[in-house]
Amino acid sequence: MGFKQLINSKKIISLLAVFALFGTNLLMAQDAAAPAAAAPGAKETGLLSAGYYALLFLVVCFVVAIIGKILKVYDLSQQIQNKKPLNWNNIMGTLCIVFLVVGLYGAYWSLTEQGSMTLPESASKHGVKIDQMFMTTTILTLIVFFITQILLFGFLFKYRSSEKRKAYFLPHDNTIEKIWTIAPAIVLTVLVVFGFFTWQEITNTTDGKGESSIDIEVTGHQFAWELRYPGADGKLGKHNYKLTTGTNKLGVDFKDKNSMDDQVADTLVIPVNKSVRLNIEAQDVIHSVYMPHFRVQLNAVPGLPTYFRFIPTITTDQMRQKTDNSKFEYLLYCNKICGAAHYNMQKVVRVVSESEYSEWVAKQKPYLTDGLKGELKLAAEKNNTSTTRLALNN
Ligand SMILES: [Cu+2]
Repeated sequence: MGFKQLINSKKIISLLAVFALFGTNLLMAQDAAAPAAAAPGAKETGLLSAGYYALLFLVVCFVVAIIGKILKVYDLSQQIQNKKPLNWNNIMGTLCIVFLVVGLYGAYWSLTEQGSMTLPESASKHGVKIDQMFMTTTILTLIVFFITQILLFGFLFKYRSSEKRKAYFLPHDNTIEKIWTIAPAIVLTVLVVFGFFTWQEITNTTDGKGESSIDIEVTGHQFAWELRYPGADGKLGKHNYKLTTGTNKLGVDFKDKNSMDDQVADTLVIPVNKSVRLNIEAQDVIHSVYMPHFRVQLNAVPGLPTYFRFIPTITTDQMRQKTDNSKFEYLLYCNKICGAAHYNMQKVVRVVSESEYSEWVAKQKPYLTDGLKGELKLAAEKNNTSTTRLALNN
């Protein structure tokens, strides 16, 4: 068999497709099982289940093909005996209804089973509005989904080919075109305008009279978040990327007095019912501050400082009771695939009472460590000597 014949052979192509499908499934299974490999037996289970489903899919395909063949043979034998042949239009029409019922049940199952896996109620003030918007969009799309699917498959069944009926050829109808263009346009405009005003309300916040937000700096780099608190003066000191060193990781500028009492923390602790302003920065690539429980997400872009202001409304302890999970923690993730260890960019967020917050914040380490003080002193001395030398030379 020549090469041309070989690549044209349908059998060979089908076999290759089946092997490719099976191989991809196995590879994906290995990837999915890799993080769980620490647990003994986890890898085998992952591989087994994916291979099992791939085989199950092949078996189902074969069963369907065999049933089709049997029906075809039965049909031919009926024709040879001059008996009434099978009505394939009825079979196809009925299959459309079966597909509709199974598909709608699948959608219902997915909504009820996986619907319970969604996030708990919003733990921030503005999050309630985002949830309302999400709910409205979901309900609207679900209504459209159920109506269109029932119409689509229902019509396929009702108007299946029949000798008693002649097809009506409809080349064009302006009224139909207008209806299906204008109706979605109105619905989408309402949703977009609704979203626009909600976003404006969330971002156009100004500090209330006499009460300002707590400024916290969140800086993303491959692959961690760094947190800087403003210290007793409540003001974050300036920073400059040119000042970044091994000890001065955030490039804090100590010529600014506000920098002197700045603090670092491992956990993002915030007081409940107080406005918090996250000042978002990135040092290398684009990261994204993502706190799903608070419905907060904003990109961290290098060279483009930005911020997000929000008010947490439910403490960690209250959420543990609400979710009936004593180990529940709010989390800060990175929501941009920023490199190989992207999954590692995770920090615990703890919402506490105001008194607990004051107690906690007082215990945090200063940014200006002894090591950094020494480094800054050395740099200052170096500058002084160089100016003296310059003076002598002159
Ligand atoms: Cu990242």
